[in-house]
Amino acid sequence: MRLFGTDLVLLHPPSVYDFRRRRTEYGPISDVVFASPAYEMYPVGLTSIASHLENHGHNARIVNVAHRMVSDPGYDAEAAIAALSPAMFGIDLHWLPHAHGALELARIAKRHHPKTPIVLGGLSASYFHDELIRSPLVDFVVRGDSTEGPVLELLRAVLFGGPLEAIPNLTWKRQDGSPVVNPLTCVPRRLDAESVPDIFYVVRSVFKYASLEDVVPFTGWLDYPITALLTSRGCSMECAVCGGARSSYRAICNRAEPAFRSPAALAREIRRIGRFGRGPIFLIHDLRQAGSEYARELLDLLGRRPPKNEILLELFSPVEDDYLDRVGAALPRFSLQITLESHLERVRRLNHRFECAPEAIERTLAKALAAGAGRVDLFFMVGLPGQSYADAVGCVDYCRSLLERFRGDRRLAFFVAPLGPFLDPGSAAYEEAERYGYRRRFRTLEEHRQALLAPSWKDMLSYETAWMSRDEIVSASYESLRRLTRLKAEWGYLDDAAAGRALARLDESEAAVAAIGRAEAIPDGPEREEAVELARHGVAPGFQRGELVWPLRKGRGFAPVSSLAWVALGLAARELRLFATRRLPLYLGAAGQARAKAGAAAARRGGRLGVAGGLGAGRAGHREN
Ligand code: B12
Ligand code: SF4
Repeated sequence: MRLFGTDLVLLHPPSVYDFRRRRTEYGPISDVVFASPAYEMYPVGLTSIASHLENHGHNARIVNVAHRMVSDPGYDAEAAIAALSPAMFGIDLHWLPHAHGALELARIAKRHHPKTPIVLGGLSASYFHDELIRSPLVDFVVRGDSTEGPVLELLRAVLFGGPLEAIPNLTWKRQDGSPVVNPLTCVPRRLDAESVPDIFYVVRSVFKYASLEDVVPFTGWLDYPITALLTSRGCSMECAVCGGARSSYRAICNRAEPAFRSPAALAREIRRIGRFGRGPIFLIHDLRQAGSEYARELLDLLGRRPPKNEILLELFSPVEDDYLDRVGAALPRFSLQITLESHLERVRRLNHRFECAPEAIERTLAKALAAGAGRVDLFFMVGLPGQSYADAVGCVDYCRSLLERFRGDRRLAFFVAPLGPFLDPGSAAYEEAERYGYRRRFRTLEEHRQALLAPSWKDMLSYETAWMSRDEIVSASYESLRRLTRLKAEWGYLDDAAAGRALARLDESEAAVAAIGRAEAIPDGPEREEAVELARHGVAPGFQRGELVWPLRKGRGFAPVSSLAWVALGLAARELRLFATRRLPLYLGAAGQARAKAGAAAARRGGRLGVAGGLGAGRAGHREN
């Protein structure tokens, strides 16, 4: 361990490593998130892992390789990884669409640092841990939704030695390659030990590791610094197509109940963020999940000193009581995210989401608008259980009826996207595919990884349903997007020029998918390869992205300089304190141990000095807590 060295580097991969040279037709698969199809947003938990390690005296750094590759065409990811020299690499495989990028980064790290262990983690890594650990590219998988503690234990075992058997949530392999799955017992019942994300770790690390670009969560964030705060780990709902549902967390993370962040901690964090950022703050998961008392307490706390930032809240079910009035009273600026998925009650019931009559939804919208919501976003999805082509594109007629009912209230915003590219592993639709009417095309991680290399999103789609073939899912997605774009133009949400550009790109993208399909029908051989290459188009994605953003107050993303200076001073003081009270003692302890080991070895070898390094040697040594 070196005093100023980095102990852990956490790499965030792009979805597909070499996406920059592939011209893949991604269509609308990342259309309702801020990231591009490279999925350059890293999991919020990387910041809490890094922060936890730093609080215990380690140097832990995040490198968002995906963002660097998206934002700078000249960025050489391999050279950047080769130049790093941590004691351990961590790579997230939280979202399954990173299956290719995550393993490619592992390959690069192994090529340049063959002795440095590599740990993977995240929901998908947890699900596929058994397959991953058999890969020569992966040394460890830390499973579960709360890995801060286990990663610290693992890092210390790597640095100082110690029994791997004792580390909770760890999947590892013995010298002979045989996998060992330790019990998944680190499942905290509350979410108060960590800030997720730990925004202040991010700000500190910008100065400490002298790189802003490495920790930017997604391309464009500096102009639009939105933050998201987890209100819980795990979810209480059972949406059939979600790999983060209650039963999915039970199976993947051994979590029976969500762990909630206390209202006091959330309110504190919202205020702290407000001291430096003016962007919206998205509170992930419906506050009412933890009960109406929880939501009331948080709103009371916020209402005492109302935040300046726009607060984005989710609704998992209709609101029949005065919840939204209380939200409106406490928060001067708030917006709502409602993921209905379908306008049809029948489909919603099959998906176990908003299992209510249409009137309940309309009452909720009316209450939201009356309570002063700045915007109410409604999301629809293509590819649901029980959903035919007509059902899917029919969501646009429903949007029209809402515009008529609410007299074109501009605060209503509509979005539609396909369920894709993959069915979430661990979701009911994936695990009980037949029952939910899904035909799964891929089962293993390797099959999903291979699918990501396909030239179009239609080929990547991991499923079809009893109601729609893949062709129909693709065409229903484009058609509903086209109809929605026209509706928005008709009601003045989009000007004609913007709508025209979006429609042209939709047509171009759909035509490219069809052309790739025709080329793929040619029998295998060079002619087919050439035709597929020619058909590849790579139409710029983001058909609705511009409408996802909430306007910044006074157009400003960050707080005034005086406020930022205070934040910076506070963080610098914290960094110095951590160095003196945590890093130095840890380093001096490690140096002492190394000297003792060297002395003993020298004595044994009759005077020849030799301190063995690396994981194997470390394991034999003493483990620090
Ligand atoms: C919030 C959220 C988002 C946010 C992202 C927030 C963020 N930056 O993390 C937004 C809205 C942007 C988003 C986008 C997407 N999401 Co999402 N999202 C969620 C949601 C609702 C909550 C996630 C959560 O609670 N995380 C908290 C915990 C679990 O993770 P964490 O704290 O970040 O990390 C901990 C562990 O995962 C682990 N870990 C993570 N990384 C690593 C790395 C290492 C080395 C180690 C050791 C450990 C480790 O340790 C961390 C700390 O303890 C879940 C549903 C759910 N209830 O889980 C879906 C979910 C995770 N998302 C999902 C999907 C599919 C996506 C998209 C791909 C959708 C799409 N097609 O566009 C995109 C990907 C965007 C990107 N990467 O650029 C699926 C994932 C299924 C799967 N296994 O692949 C889920 C399960 C459900 C869903 N369909 O929405 N999502
Ligand atoms: S989709 Fe449903 S189950 Fe998944 S996180 Fe959202 S509310 Fe929970």
